[in-house]
Order: sequence, then C-alpha cells, then structure tokens
Amino acid sequence: MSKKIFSGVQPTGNLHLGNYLGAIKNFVELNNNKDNQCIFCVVDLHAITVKQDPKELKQNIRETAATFIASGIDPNKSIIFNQSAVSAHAEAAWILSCVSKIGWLNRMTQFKEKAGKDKEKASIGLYSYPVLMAADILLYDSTHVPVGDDQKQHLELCRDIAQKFNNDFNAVNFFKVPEPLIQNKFSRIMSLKDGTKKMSKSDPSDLSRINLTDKKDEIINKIKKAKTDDQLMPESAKNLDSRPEVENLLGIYSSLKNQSLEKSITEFKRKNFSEFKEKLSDIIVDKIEPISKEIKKLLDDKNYLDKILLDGSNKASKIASKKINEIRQLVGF
Ligand code: AQP
Repeated sequence: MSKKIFSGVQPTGNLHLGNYLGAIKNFVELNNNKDNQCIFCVVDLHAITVKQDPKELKQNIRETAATFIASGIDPNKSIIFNQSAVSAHAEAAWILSCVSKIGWLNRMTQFKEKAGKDKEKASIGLYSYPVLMAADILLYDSTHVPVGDDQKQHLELCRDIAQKFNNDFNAVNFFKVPEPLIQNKFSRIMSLKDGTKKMSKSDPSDLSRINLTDKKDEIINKIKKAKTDDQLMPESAKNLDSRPEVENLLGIYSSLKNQSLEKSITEFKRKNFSEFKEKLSDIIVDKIEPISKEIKKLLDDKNYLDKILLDGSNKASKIASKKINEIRQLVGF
C-alpha cells in the first residue's frame, strides 16, 4: 500500500545532528521509496510560538528547505513547502482546537519543558502547538508521520483529535488516523554536554550540538570537547545507564555507521576515549561535510529555493483546500 507521509521541521536555525538522525535521515529514505507520497513542511507557523526575528526567520525558512534538499530529498518527487503559505493550516488548527480538550493539552510534556517555570508568560501558540501539528498532518490524509522520539506524545494527541472530530461530526474515517514512524534505535540524540538533555537548536551552548552547517574543524573540536568520563570505553551495554554521555556518543556512531550499539561497543571495548572520538569525528565529518557544503551552495541561489517553496506550496494548497472545504461543510459553515 502506498504511504502518505507528512512531517515538518521548524525553521528556528541551527539544524543539528539530532534533527538529522531523528528525522531528516528517515525523510530521505521515505522519499527514495517510489511508492510513497511525501510532503515535507518547513513549519514556520510553529516557529513563531516563540519570539523570532523576522529577517532571521526568512533566512531560516530558506535554510531549512536547503537542508532538506542537501540531505537528499528530491523536490521533484516530494512536496517541500512552508506552512504559512497554505492558510488552511491555520484555519484547520482553529477548528480542531474547538474539539480538543484542555485536559489533553495539559498533559503535553514539551509545553512544560519549553514554557519552563513561568507558564503564565508562554504564548498561547506554544500551548496549542500540538493542535496546529494535528491540523498539518490531518489536512493531507497522512497515513505515516516520521518524527523523533520527542514528538511521540504529540502524535498520540493528533490521533485522539482525529477520532474525536470523526465522532463529533458523525464522519466515519473522515480524518485518517496516522501512524507514527519512529526509528526504534537512536531516536533521541542527546546534548554533547549533558547526556540527559536532548540535543536542541535552542541550547545556548553551541558546543552542545553538531550543526548541519558546521565545518570539519568545528566538528572535530566539538567531539574533542564532548563530555565523557575518566573510565575506559565500556565492555558491554550493561553499565551504560549510568554513563548517558558515553551511550549517546556510541549511539551517534552506531546510527551513522548503520550498525548495532553492541557492535560499536565491541569495536572500542576498553579503549581510550581519544581513539573513539577520532573515529567518531571522522564518521560525522564524512556525513555532515557534504551536506554542509551543499546547504551553502543552495543558499547562494535564493531564487531557486524560493521557487521550490512556491511550487511546493501550490501543490500542497491544492490538496489542503479540498480538505478544508470538506471540514467547513461538516462543521456547518
Ligand atoms: N535531539 C533530537 N534527537 C532526535 N530527533 C530530534 N528532533 C529534534 N531534536 C531531536 C526531531 O527533529 C524533527 C524536527 O524538530 P523541530 O525542529 O520541529 O523541533 P524540536 O523537536 O523542538 O527541535 P529542537 O532542536 O529541540 O528545537 P528547539 O530547541 O527550538 O526546541 C522532529 O521530528 C523532532 O522529533
């Protein structure tokens, strides 16, 4: 059966190895399967749930589209567009927010993490972010949504919203209930400075992440400075629970090498970290450097990127306007 894939990335700058291994790498594989119909969205409406500089946002939208293409997504096969160009997303989000329960949203851990201690000061957009995400997915009758492990809870909410809308409006199977596509291995890449925190664009320390635009020496330097401990490399996966930074670095290595964690552990068993870090830097540089170079090349041709986004939004708009019209009818507008 052909899969309808939808996923998005926020244009909030500093796209990193976590975004790549947790999401974009998977997008490329899905794009390469000729049976799939894929839509990859630069979710700029999501980005403004926290304050953005308008000039930087514009640049980050192009950079995110460039990252998709540089990583291997073919714009002739998959639709690449930015969310704000298709107004049905905002309209569907409003309608869906009227069937979603406050209690459901109160359980979302990402809001709690991002809003921090002072929830009163967070934007309403940040709170209702998962409803907009549900609108994005449901407008395209998506059957599968590739995301990192951190988005699993939002996907479950999207499934609840779809079912509630279908029930409330007596519209059996109107919204397809999507399946998450989460890689079961290495689906959450952690900070290079703290193995208990996920690698994130908004971490104030640039040393906490490998950006997809980093140059070779920056990568080598960041891996050299990545937190480890004063023991030797582990002998087995058993005691990794108490060594989250080591587990994370071995996870990154295994993911890039497409091999199991156990195999990586055997490869470096009882060795010094310096030897492992050298090999790890090499493999990251091999993967990231060509992507980084291609992103820079694409960013020099803004017209090309703008055209890809415009073509993509025209295609997305055709699909989304049909669905939003059906939604309007069901609601009684
Ligand atoms: N550390 C991560 N490990 C694995 N997957 C990750 N993703 C993000 N961080 C990791 C996945 O990347 C996709 C795009 O994420 P996003 O840009 O839409 O938002 P995010 O999850 O909020 O990313 P960040 O880096 O954490 O941004 P900030 O710092 O702005 O909050 C998603 O599929 C996500 O799962």
